[in-house]
Amino acid sequence: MIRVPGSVRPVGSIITSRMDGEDGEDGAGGAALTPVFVGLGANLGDRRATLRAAVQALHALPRTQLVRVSPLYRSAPVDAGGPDYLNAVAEVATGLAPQALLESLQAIELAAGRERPYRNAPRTLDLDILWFGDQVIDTADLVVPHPRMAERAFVLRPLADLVPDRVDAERLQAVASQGIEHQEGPAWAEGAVLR
Ligand code: A4P
Ligand code: MG
Repeated sequence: MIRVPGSVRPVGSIITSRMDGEDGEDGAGGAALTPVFVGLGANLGDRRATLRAAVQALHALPRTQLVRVSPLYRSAPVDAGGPDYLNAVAEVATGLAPQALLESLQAIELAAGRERPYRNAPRTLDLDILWFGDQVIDTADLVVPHPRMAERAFVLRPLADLVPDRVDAERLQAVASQGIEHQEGPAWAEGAVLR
């Protein structure tokens, strides 16, 4: 069965406290948090440092906490040019609405020096919402599940590391020719989150 994209297995909502143990201080007022998977990519500048800073910035967002981070992968640009990319996927739990999260991600990209001279241009940082709980969103500036995720090894491979039961093996096989290289285990992001 192919689950990616479009047919998202509902994962529901989870309730958690912050990783720093500030019980009840998650800013969500005890409200349910939605599990969200964010794709991270960079192919300009100090890619690893930028991605570590992005992980930290995700955890610092209001009503949001980092849940886990995938290994780091390296691959040639797909449908694009420029230097090789480093990519990973992070799971966060957030009380933000989808549009508010998108705007927050764009602010993090901007702070990392992201420029948009043309479509698929090389970038210091790209943050894409892959899944937002089990929501299906189709607005002018936000489409979830991310429409191109099923065609991309740099998304599917790290996603499969985090949630193997949600990424179909045949899909992974179909993108295997994209030649993605395991760069580092999940410890690459260790210490990025200030507790
Ligand atoms: N937008 C719509 N839906 C979403 C969503 N789910 N998450 C809108 C984030 N943004 C979403 O994005 C363009 C517009 O998409 C935004 O204004 C937002 O309102 P962008 O980040 O400005 O531009 P982009 O990154 O060029 O577009 P996009 O769609 O993210 O590009 P792709 O298709 O993700 O491709 N090769 C390797 N190896 N690794 C990569 O990371 N990335 C791309 C970008 C191409 N090739 C790559 C990689
Ligand atoms: Mg993007």
